[in-house]
Amino acid sequence: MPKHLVMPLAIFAAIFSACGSSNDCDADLCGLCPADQSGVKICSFVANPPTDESVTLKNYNAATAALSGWSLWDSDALSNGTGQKTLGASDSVEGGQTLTVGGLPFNIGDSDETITLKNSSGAVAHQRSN
Ligand SMILES: [Ca+2]
Ligand SMILES: [Ca+2]
Repeated sequence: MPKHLVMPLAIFAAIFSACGSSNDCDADLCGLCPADQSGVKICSFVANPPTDESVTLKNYNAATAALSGWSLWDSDALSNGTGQKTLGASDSVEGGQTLTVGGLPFNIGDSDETITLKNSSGAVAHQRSN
């Protein structure tokens, strides 16, 4: 192999073997690539059993994040534009910590589901699928 191809291929392989499209890079880091480890992201979600459905958020920043007005959407809610879980004034997550949100108004599908986290401005902060 030409030498000038070795480094790009090695980097490519490292990125895709470590992070790819899967959610299981490193459970402690919520499976996110280092470049994505900032702000508040979806760490994981529980799709089954139905009674335990929840979404766990992780704050990668050092400062506490106030989550008032942030919202969680499943695929149906996102396409319908309604049916989301909106977080309130009491919802916040300390720097480096996680927050598990239950009592969801939607059902998390056991497969082919995408959970979307929007910030208080309504912009998509993160999405995660199973
Ligand atoms: Ca489910
Ligand atoms: Ca659903």
